[in-house]
Formats: sequence, structure tokens, C-alpha cells
Amino acid sequence: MSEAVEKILGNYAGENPGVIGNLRRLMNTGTLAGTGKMVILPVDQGFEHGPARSFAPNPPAYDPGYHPKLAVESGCNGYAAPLGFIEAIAHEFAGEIPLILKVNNSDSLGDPGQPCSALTSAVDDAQRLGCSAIGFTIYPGSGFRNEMYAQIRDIIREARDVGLPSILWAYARGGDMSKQGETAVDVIAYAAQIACQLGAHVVKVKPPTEHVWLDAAKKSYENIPVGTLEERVRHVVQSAFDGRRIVIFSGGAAKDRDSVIEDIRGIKAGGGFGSIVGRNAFQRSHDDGLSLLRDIMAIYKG
Ligand code: FBP
Repeated sequence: MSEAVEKILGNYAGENPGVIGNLRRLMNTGTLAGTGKMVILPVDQGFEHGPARSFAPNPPAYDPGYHPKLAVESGCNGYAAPLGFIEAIAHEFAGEIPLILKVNNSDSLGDPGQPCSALTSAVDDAQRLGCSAIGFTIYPGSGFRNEMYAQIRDIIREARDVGLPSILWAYARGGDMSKQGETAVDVIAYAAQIACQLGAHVVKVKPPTEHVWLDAAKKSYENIPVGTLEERVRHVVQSAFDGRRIVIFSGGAAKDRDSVIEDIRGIKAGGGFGSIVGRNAFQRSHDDGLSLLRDIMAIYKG
């Protein structure tokens, strides 16, 4: 048994053995097994952004089989996707790598001022497909956030009943929030806190910038160091129950290798639990994506 993993699981002591077991499985899989760190490959961008924007930069990625293979080959802890992609590969990959069913999704056809993802699959699909967790996006800031919070209340309860942990993508947007506001440090920390309060077992947020968006929070931030990514990650982790919930950071749009590596170093230094890297992995050629994922894991391992 890994001391690092068991220490983290100690923070989930009230959970049932199924949830704990699946969290343990996530943390004991792949290159980072036993380290308490994790790297997940998420591929819901075909739904969220559209097929060409997602897969044209590396056409083999149109194939649903491409992604779980890449996740296994690179040593990821898990692979997350919407129903269709998981159904296409579960017969081959359930039991091979923890699968995470993304149970809600939002498309980019139209520009809802108040975003709200649609429920696109359910907890019993996750069970049927041999998944180890469910994923769900909340948009704190959206005019529909209260509906999303009510939905996830029920889904977390249902997933927990069958021993499945919930991973929340906490992406603030909508309402009068500016683009800059979406990644402001106060907003990211607040989104992480909301996700934890909703009962998330794992929280996923974007790497925060130094900007503070909420006027009411500006004074509080006068005394919180947020000048470097390391400091900002530390603050976000502290905001997630003082490090008692697993917080992982997304990769964002494809960018140059050095910038990705620099971000990962900042996340690791700030005590982040890992990354969930999609486009930066599968929009590169197979060999480039593989070697970048391996380098990311080497940083977390080191
Ligand atoms: P990326 O590493 O590609 O950013 O993937 C992480 C992710 O959360 C995906 O699961 C999701 O589709 C995407 O980011 C959403 O990105 P955006 O908020 O830019 O639409």
C-alpha cells in the first residue's frame, strides 16, 4: 500500500468502500501509481468544441480508440469522455485503465449567455460500462448555476450509492463574468470551494491568473500572495478544504511544449495533485503527445 495514497484517502474517511476503492484505483494506476499525483486524459472536446477544432490538428484522434490507447501507453491514471466515446471503447479498456464517464456536456453551437450543460448520460451507464468515476461540469457564474448544483446534488448521491466517486469540472462562466474573470485567482478558488461543498471527490479547475475579479474580494487578496503560479495553486488547494480534496488543473488550448512544462512545474510546486490534459496531448502527433505526457508525469513523479 502506498503511504501517499492512503494519506489522501484518509481525507475521505466518511465515504463508502466503493468510492474509496475507486479513488484508490485511480491513484494506483499508471506511471504515477502510488505517488498521490494523477494525470488524466479528457476527451470531450469533440462535443464541447466540435470535431474539426478538436481532431483536425492530428487526424488519427477522430478515432475513439486513439485516446484510451494513448492514455494507457503514456501511463495516465484515467481516461474521461462522454457516453459515445466510452461506449465505443469500454469493451476493450474497462479494467485496463479507470474510465470516467462525463455525464453532462455542452456544445458550441450557439452562444448561451447563461451556459448550462445537458445531462447526456447517467450513473447506470457508468456502471454498465465499467467506469471508475463520473464527471460533471458546473458553471458557477451562470444564471443556471443553481439548477446545475441541484442536478449534481442528486447525481453525486446516486453515484455514491453505487460506489462511484464524482469528479467536478468547476468552470466559472456566464452572467456578467468577463473572459479575464473566468480564470481570475479569486474566481478559480471560489469555484473549487463550491465544488468541494457540493460533495466533489476530485475537483478540476483551470490554472488561475493573478487577476482578482470580484470587487468584494479585492481587499482579502491584498494579503494573499498570488504573484506566481505556484502561489496561486497553493491558494486554490487551500480553498479546497485546506488540501483535503484532490484538485487537478486543466491543460487548456494547445500551446508550445515549454509553456506546458512551465505550468506543470508551477502546479507541482504549489501542491496541486495533478493535471487533466486533453488538447495539449491529442492535438500533437502521436509521438509528440506521448512524450509530452511522459515528461509531465516525470515532473509530478520527481
Ligand atoms: P483541455 O486540456 O483540452 O483544456 O481539456 C480540459 C477540458 O476541461 C476538457 O474536458 C473540456 O472539453 C475543455 O477543457 C473545455 O475547455 P474550454 O473551457 O476552453 O471550452
